[in-house]
Amino acid sequence: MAAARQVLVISGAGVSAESGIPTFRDAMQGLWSRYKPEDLATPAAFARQPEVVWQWYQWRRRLVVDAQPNPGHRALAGLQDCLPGMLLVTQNVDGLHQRAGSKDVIELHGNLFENQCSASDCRHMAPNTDLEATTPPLCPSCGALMRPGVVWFGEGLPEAALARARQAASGCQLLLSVGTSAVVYPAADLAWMVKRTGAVLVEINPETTPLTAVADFVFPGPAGEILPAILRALCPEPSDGAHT
Ligand code: BJW
Repeated sequence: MAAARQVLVISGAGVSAESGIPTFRDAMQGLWSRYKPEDLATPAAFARQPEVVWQWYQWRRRLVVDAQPNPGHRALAGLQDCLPGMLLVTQNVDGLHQRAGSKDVIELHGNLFENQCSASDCRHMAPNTDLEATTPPLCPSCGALMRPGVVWFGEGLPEAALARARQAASGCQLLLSVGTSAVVYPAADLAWMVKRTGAVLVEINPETTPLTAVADFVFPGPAGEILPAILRALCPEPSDGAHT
């Protein structure tokens, strides 16, 4: 990593697991245990049951607001400070990388704290301001239901974000895949693109994924332990003691 001019990091829900945010494929808790996330994160689910989908996102938003970035998030922010060619692409919608100090984070799947008009000919965006509302607000522009500003299954990713991530994947010398099951496309394709260019692929994940067998280095442990260890190995301790 120290030798690589361009390092691309792609992060997933596992990085936020140690902040107490359930990963996407974790069993749902409490009231939500009878649902599967894959069945709620779709435009069809929102069209069928907008209040159920809305309340699931409101519950997740409250979890994130009460959570704090963990040592894994902070180590990625520290790495970016000492590796000038590092770019962070995330599938996470929770904003915890930004709260930990990461800059210029590319969000492939949108952001939990934005709302977007559900009408395909409007798509007005607005920040979500009320964490307690049990029904989706109406679009101030066209009156249709607002929905969370995230990317659901079957929807295209934000074009500019995906284009930047693909460009970075085609030019990097090393890709670090951390805390992702690497099964959701097109995000998962970035690692395979990098593999095809002959660049180095590194994975951090306590479980195996489709990438594990082809990765050049695998750290089979939690991001909150491995990333700070990588930071300590690569980057001199700043005077403010930020590594700890
Ligand atoms: C730890 C840890 C610790 C635990 N430390 N690690 C090609 C092939 C097959 C299918 C497709 C394909 N191309 C497209 C598809 C269809 C589909 C898809 O990929 N399906 C697969 C599931 C089969 N993709 C899409 O539909 C995408 N859209 C699309 O392609 O549209 C085409 C189109 C183009 C143009 C116009 C119109 C259409 C959209 C995908 C959107 C994904 N959205 C979600 C929801 C976001 C909102 C929300 O959060 O509610 O994004 S789904 C969900 O998965 C979420 C995540 O960002 C994403 C990835 O999950 P992630 O982050 O990997 O989490 P987990 O839970 O899966 O894994 C956690 C990992 O952490 C585990 O491995 C743990 O072991 C690990 N872990 N603790 C480190 N402490």
